[in-house]
Amino acid sequence: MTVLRAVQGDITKLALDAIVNAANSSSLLGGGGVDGAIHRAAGPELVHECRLLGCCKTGEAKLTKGHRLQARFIVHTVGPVWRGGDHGEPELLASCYRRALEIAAANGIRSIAFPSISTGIYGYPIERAATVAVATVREMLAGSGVGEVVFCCFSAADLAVYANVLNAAGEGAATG
Ligand code: AR6
Repeated sequence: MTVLRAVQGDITKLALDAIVNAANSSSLLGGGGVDGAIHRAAGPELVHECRLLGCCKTGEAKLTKGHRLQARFIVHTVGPVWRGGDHGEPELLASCYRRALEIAAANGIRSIAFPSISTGIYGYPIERAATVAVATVREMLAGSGVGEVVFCCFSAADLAVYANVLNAAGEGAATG
């Protein structure tokens, strides 16, 4: 059985097998938001590894080591920029969660935390994004081997949204 839960906090501090980064499509070399925080916490070895990977298309994902993080791995994925909702944004966002979990399952990752992909600099409305995130993760989990999925919210307001969506979907939502 897989546990889905939402917490408030800094994703770089989580001691899970993997954390997910909301990266940029033109390079995986770091940026603002959660991407910048992950690069700062993981250290310069992460940039070196990302250079070798090249870029990552929107909706795709790539794996690196966690370097100085407690998490052993980082799954870098690139969410869509919000352009009103009828430019394929929900499908691309769902693809981020799907591809990240496929990569996790293929690499024996049992626990993973997602930030709220695309809802910062990329402007995706949080309620819509949380609905896509929870629905996609629930669809994917059967038989994946991933036992724990954490939605790591930076703000209390985002946590409230995720808690509502998880409760509506019949899942437990923990805070902390
Ligand atoms: N822990 C958890 N969540 C965080 C953290 C953190 N340490 N820091 C920020 N967030 P964003 P995007 C939240 O903007 O919208 C970068 O420059 C934040 O509050 O990081 O996908 C990339 O290089 C928000 O809820 O990602 C790309 O160019 C969520 O993480 C671009 O931003 C996502 O916000 C990607 O934009």
